[in-house]
Amino acid sequence: RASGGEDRTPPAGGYFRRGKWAMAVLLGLAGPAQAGPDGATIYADLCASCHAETRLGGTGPALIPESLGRLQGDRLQAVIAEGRAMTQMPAFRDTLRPEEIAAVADYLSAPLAAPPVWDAAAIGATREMTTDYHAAPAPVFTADPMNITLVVETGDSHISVLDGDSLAVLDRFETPFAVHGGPKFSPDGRYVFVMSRDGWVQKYDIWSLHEVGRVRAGLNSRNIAMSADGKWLAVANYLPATLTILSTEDLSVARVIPVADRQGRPSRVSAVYQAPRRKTFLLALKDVPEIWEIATTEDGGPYSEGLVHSNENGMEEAMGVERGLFARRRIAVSAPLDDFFFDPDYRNLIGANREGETGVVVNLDVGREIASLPLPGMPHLGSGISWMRDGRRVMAVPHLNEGRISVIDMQDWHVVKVIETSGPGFFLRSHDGAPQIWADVFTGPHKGEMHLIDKQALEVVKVLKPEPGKTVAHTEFTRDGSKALVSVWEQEGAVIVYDSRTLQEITRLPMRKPSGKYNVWNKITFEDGTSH
Ligand code: DHE
Repeated sequence: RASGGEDRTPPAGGYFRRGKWAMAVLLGLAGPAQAGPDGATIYADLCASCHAETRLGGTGPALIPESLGRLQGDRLQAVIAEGRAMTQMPAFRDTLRPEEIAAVADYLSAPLAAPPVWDAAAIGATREMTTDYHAAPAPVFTADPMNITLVVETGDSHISVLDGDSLAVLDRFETPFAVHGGPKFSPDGRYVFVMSRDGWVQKYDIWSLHEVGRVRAGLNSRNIAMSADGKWLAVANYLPATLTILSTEDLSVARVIPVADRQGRPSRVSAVYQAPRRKTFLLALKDVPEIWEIATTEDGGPYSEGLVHSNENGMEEAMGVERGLFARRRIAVSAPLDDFFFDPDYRNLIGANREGETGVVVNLDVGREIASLPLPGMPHLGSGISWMRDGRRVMAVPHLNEGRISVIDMQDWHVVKVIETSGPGFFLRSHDGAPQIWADVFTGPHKGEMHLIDKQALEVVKVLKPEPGKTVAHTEFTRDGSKALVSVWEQEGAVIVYDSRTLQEITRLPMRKPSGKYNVWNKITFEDGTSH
């Protein structure tokens, strides 16, 4: 991101005549294939001041393939040419020629020459605690602190703090760029931790309506999980292949655990989850066929038999029965599983690989697979929900590339029903106080449709189409389930508030590309109907 007043006049003759490539071409030392503009030189001149020489991010986000994800080719060139609305990223179309923009895009899409080091010292050096923060002795507002609902607004990297009763916005604070996954609340609901894809973790005090601090726990991160006692925050990283554990108190680094299988093959961590009854973290590993369980208490929790202790370097010290804080257990599975769902007592884990056609049930007590499930079409287990139907617990899961929702019996793992919808959905939500599941359609021509599915009949009873042509996705309920909040996922978007019984619209709150919404009570009580 370049600051507004910077001189971005292109050099005479443009970037074709500059840099070592241009000189090599003039001297006849380089072949014709290398005669184009040099993306690295342009990057160093125009981009590095905000995104860092290393491309690992500065005031602007990291620009490496791991962070760019699907932002490649034409889409990446379009961002360079047009800039990004509501950010400091300027448009370079008047500064750079199309060939020069393409050269920068190519440079950004190439992997880094060497894997970056991001150890405890590097992480600790990024820690910034807010100097004017003072913890308020009691909430500085009169609203019910348990009915506070956060709205992540990705359009301009902010979070709105809503009073779930009056729907007033109590505060709107800036977050790091590209927040992903659910923010995690402390067990008493007072503090919330937010993570960005660039690995920044931000701590915010809801009672004081004030940021407490932030730290960069990874270079490219997936999600965060808090230990059941609220003391530790685990950060799942793709880059480097580590799990970072922070103290929730002051964001200091408690441990950085390199993630690799027994043969030493490193693995990215797809996601980390809290297993409250087990007092552990459970890790989905992208590249190796193992699930990891990490103890979060000194006695290793009640399921630590056979744990292997990991030392500072994450190396195994001894095999056999070991206990201790951050002790690790490996559970071997037949193929890597990168998306999880759990039964309410965390005895069973349901896992799937996004490329696969089946899911598996892993019993965590015995540590092995006990059943398989037919789940074609990229099931999105991470946004599954479960509830009681006819005295039996069932779970529902959407599919990322098919317009259907699978409902599975969690006693014998048979598929109860496959419910057809008008397109692939991303998020499911419900609440004890709401009779329906709210299922969005995230892509395709019906992306504005929200399906309401009766939890007992398993039938679509209504399709809401509040903003045809616009993406309408992700639902959250207020504490008592009486209101459902739905995002119009657009730059000039809104949160639409519905009465969850009459399904009538109550109001619309204008928001900038609102994505996920998170109610304190629903999250800290693990309300049925909310994703993990
Ligand atoms: Fe997410 C949650 C993985 C793409 C928005 N997403 C999660 C979680 C995982 C996950 C593992 C659960 C973490 C948690 O909350 O602790 N997401 C993935 C992917 O693997 C995938 C498909 C590809 C990727 O690029 O990572 C992916 N996710 C997206 C998006 O493109 C979304 C729609 C837009 C965005 O912001 O990136 C998106 N994901 C979300 C949201 C949640 C989430 C809003 C939290 C939902 C909740 O209710 O808890």
